[in-house]
Parts: sequence; structure tokens; C-alpha cells
Amino acid sequence: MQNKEIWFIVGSQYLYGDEVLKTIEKRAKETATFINKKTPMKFIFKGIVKTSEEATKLIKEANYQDNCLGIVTWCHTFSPSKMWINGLKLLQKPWCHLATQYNQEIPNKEIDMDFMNLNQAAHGDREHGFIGARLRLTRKIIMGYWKDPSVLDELSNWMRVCYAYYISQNLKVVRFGDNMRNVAVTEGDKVEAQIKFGWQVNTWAVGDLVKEMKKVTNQEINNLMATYKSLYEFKTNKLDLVKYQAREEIALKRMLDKIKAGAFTNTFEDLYGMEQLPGLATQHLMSLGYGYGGEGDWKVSALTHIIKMMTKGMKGGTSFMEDYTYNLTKGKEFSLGAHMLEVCPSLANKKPRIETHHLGIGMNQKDPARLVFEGKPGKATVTSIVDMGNRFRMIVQDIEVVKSPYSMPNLPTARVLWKAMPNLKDGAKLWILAGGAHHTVLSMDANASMLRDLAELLDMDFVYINKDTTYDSLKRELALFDKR
Ligand SMILES: [Mn+2]
Repeated sequence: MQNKEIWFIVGSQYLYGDEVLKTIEKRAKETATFINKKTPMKFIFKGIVKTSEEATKLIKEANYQDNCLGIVTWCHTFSPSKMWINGLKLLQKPWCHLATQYNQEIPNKEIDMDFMNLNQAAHGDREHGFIGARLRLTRKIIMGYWKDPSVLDELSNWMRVCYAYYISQNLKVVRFGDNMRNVAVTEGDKVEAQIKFGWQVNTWAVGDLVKEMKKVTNQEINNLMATYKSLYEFKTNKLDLVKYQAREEIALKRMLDKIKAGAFTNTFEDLYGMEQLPGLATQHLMSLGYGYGGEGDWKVSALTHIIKMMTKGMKGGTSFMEDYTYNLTKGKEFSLGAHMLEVCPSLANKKPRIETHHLGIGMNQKDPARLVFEGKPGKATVTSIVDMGNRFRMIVQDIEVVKSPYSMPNLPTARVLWKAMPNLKDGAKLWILAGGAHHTVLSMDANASMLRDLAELLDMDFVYINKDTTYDSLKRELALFDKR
């Protein structure tokens, strides 16, 4: 992410004379230098645009340069928008309109008509905003003083979204085995997903993975076992079962890296030649940033990877998740999320334990080793992508992960307990109404605003269930989507 670039393009015109343009250039450089230090990507000043030709040339260049992941425009003065039309029509990278101005305050004594002409972002932003709206272009609008921490936060998050968009456009997903038999919500149109999101979703034989597993050496397994020992607490003495997961992890990683894939799926219905469903193996791979989806769910696998990349370096955690069971007691309404095995340890509240247990479901011949832990408390989102036939839909819900009052000593899997917004009863009802899946990405780093921006860039419908969402408002929103 640090090596990628966001280009800063400043709009103006010749009307105010050379002095004004020189001042703007000086200030634009100062602004770019400041923002560059406070945000996760390189923020590079690319020039003052004064004519249609200049705008078009810069935007073509932004499209062409792989390292440029988006452009930020600022109208220090009034910049007539007809000169932006030809350029913006060609724009293929994310666009942010930064509505800011150089000075924070109106200088009471100094202000005169020269000052007004130099500092007229309020004027310029409206002209610039109109052409974005008129061209029906997807754009992020950030308004506020450029040194304000909240503006820099918004800008940083938007840069992360640009990175997520870039990751999405280049993502390969490896599927071992097909979708779980008869399941609908995990299905989808892979061709449309590649057109819209860029995802290349392809299948690979489980037998190829087994072949790769056979090539893994004892030395490689011992090295990974040492890593496991440094990260996790061993609560089993069946080391052979754990070593088998290490073998699976090494083989999986090797295949993914060879193909340059960032995400994978498998299914307990197709484990030919394997003794265990990858549990610990998948969990550790997720903690390294790989996406995962159970039961062939390539949509959630891709999304797990994208959100992990988008939130790289942030402090929370992100995982593949599944809604399992409820606590419906009044005043203690919770959702319990988990999976058979595969929850990412980035959500753990303390050192995860490696345990081995029987897993009745699927083709397991031996007890799969897995990480068991409880999720750390805090605000989070759960996100699902479903295929509605003519459109993809992203559904996001705000949740709050709580410290569990239940120790659940017989539950042999990682688990996360949360309160859904606006409350469990309405939250689950709204989720069901919108058609959200049981598989989600739970993230303690990605907020709804980032996910909304991502959904918009990827051209899908966005449903946000939060503390203020009502049944009536969501009904109306969904009716609008269905008209598309
Ligand atoms: Mn599942």
C-alpha cells in the first residue's frame, strides 16, 4: 500500500493571472507534502489544470499508470467545469473531490477582493461538484479543512478503499471443489463478478493439492510447527494431527502463491485424499491475509481478502464468519458466530489454543486440529455479498462484539458473540429481508463508510443496517433497487 500513489490535481484557470497561479502551486505543494505524511499512500501533487487539454492529459496518464490508484481534485479557485468533461469521461480510477481551502479562518482585516479571488474554494467546489453529478460519476466527496484530523481520517480511509478496489481488480480466487450441494446464497455469476469486480474465480483439483502436500518435507513442517508454537498454545499432544495441518498449509500456500491467488475456498464434501479438513491451516493462512470461504463460497472468500488488504496495519482484525445460533433471552440478546473450524485468529482476545477434536460433518478421517478462542470485544461490521440475478448486493450491519458470559467448555471451535444493530430482533429481520447470507466477513477495522465507498466503486447495491435502520426505510430502499 505504501508504494502506491494517489494523484493530487488542482483545478484553476488563467483568469486571475500568473501571480495567483504561482501562489496556488506553492500552496498545493505544501498541502500535498502535509497530506503525504499523514496518510497510508503516496500523495503526489501532479499539477494545476487550467485547460481542457491539461485535464485530459493528466487523467489519461492516471489511467495508464498502474501505481496510481486514484485521483484527488481540489479547486483552489473557480475552475470552469466544461474543461473537465473530456478528461472525466475517460477516468477509470477512483476519484475524490476534496472540498477544502487553504485558510481555515476568514482573516477579518486582510480580506479584500484579491483575497476573495484567490481563496474561492466554496465557489469552485460547486462548479466542480455539478460536473461530477452531471456526468453521473462515482466520486467521494470530503469536505473540511485539510489539516483537520477528521478530514485526514476520511482521506486515509478512502485511500484504503482505492487499494481495496485495486486488489479486487487483480484478485484470483482458487476453488478446491465446488459449491456445497444445494446451497443457493453462496452461488453466483462468476463471469459477472469478473466484469464488475475483476475477480478471476477458477477451480483446481483437490488431487493437485494432495500431490503438493506429498512434496512437503519434514523440515518445512518442523519450521511451521515452530511458528505455531510461538503464536499459539498447544492444548493437544496429538502432534501428528497438528503436523498434518502444517503440511496442508504449506501446500495450500504454495499453490496459491504460484498462481498469485489471494483467496481460496474448499468444501468438507470434497476432501479426496486428505485426512482432515484444513482448520488450523486455513486459520493461519487467513491471519497472513489470504481470503477464505467455506463450502465453496468464493464471494465471501474474495471479500475476506479484499477487506484484509484494505485494513492492513490497522489494529482490529478481520475474518470469515458464519451466523450460527442466537440467545433470545430478553435483555441478553446475542448472536453467536463461528464456523466448523475456520475463524481467523486476528479476532482472538488472547493466545488461541490448538486443539484436536472429532468433526462428524464431511469426509474427515482424523480429528482436525484447529485454533480455539473467543473474540475480543469492540465495535465491528459484518458484510455479505449476494447475487440478486441482475445486480450484486452488499449488505453491511453494525455489530458490537461482547465479552461472552458463557464459557462454552464443550464447544470445540473459535467463537464470537455479538449484539446486532439496531437490536437482535430487528437486525436479524432486516438482514433476512435484504437477503444477506449466513457467511459474512466480520471486521473490527472496516467501517460502513469504507464499505459503502467500495460497493459504489464495484457498482453494486449497498444495504446498511445500523442503529437507525427501520423496517419501513429498508423496504423502500429495497424496492428502489428492485426497479434497477
Ligand atoms: Mn459455512
